Amino acid sequence: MKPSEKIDVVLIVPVHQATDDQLRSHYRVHEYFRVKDQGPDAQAAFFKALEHCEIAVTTGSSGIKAPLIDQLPSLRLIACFGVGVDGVDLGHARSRGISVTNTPDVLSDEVADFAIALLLASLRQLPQADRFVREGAWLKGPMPLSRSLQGKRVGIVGMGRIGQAIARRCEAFGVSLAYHGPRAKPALAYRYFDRLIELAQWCDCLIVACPGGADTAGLISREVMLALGPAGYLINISRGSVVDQPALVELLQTHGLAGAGLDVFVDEPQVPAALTVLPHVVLSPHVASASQETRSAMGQLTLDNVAAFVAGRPLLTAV
Ligand code: 8YV
Repeated sequence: MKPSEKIDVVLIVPVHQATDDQLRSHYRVHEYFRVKDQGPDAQAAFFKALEHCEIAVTTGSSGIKAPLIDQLPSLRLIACFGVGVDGVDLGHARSRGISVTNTPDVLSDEVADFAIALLLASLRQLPQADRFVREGAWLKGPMPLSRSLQGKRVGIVGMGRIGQAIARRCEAFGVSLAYHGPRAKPALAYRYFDRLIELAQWCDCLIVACPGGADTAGLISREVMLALGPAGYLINISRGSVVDQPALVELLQTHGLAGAGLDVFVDEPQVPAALTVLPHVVLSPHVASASQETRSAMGQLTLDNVAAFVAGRPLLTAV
């Protein structure tokens, strides 16, 4: 197909390279992220050329906000690469009759694996152990003892697809398990706490797996973290916005918490310098779903949703 015959797609932020390649082989891709910091003339020309563009591709966390949606008068589909759609102004998209898709299920096991990896890395101090060997500290004596996962109580905040995948893995470790969410799920055998603060009091390790967005902003408050207590560990593979980050930093600094394993932050890729110097924190750069296999599956689902839209077929995973 000649480029001029291809359907226009506006790419809001960069995505996974193989997905980007596929997108370009089928569609004419216009990169918003390259013009967004340019002057008004360049932006006006960009949007003028996209007056008839019906499709936007973005990530769920960067999303697309109302002012940008309104620069695209013909927009009918926002296809998100990712399960979370907290970056999309959903209310505005709905009011304009724009469909939104995401990539659920294909990443649940991967993200759950990573949550367990962060949990074990935090308790057993895996990055610290690696540094201990590399820096030659072992030659001077043994590494200080870590904490066991055995016999611990694990609380999960958000018992959706990813929360349930984490819970299944926790079962294999023989830990006690309970969860909190907006409502109990009677089909699940796990103990339910309708008050998050009580779950935090009960558990030793709190894993955050709920969606981001306005409904959960600051849910893991200072009060919740105080309830988790000085022997408690916080693991977050959800969104930085769910946790009161300044309070988390302060409690880690003052040993109000024993440790944390964090894949997500409030203002990514910015990570508070105060966190990076704490020895009892394990940090990762929002990579819970970032294996080659899972990113390919997410990309395929994103492309399949776009193809379904173009062909007039039902969307595979509409939000
Ligand atoms: C990705 C995610 O990091 O699926 C999500 O909601 O946060 C991640 O899988 C993101 O979508 C892509 O960069």
